[in-house]
Amino acid sequence: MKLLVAAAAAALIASPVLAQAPTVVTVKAASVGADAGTKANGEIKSIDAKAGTVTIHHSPIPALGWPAMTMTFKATPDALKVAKSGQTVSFTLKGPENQVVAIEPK
Ligand SMILES: [Cu+2]
Repeated sequence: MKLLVAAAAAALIASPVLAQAPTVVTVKAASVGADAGTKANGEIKSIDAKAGTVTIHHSPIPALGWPAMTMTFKATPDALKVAKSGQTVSFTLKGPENQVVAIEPK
């Protein structure tokens, strides 16, 4: 009897997983694309660790329709850690607020 219950439970568990598998794959692929972010280049002008922001003079960013300009971005703690004033960098923007999520010195 226990064996039968176990087999039934296994079947119940297995079938929804199989049915959902293609959906999960599709969602993952879509979110990876959306999460890739926008790459840009610029020079770091200043860092405000308290406010969690970095001011960058960036080159034009065609993906966002932006000309070259100096602006202040919110930045993740990891990105702020890498940032140094006066540094020429490539950086990655992500999300609706164009947060700086990565900074790479050049
Ligand atoms: Cu800008």
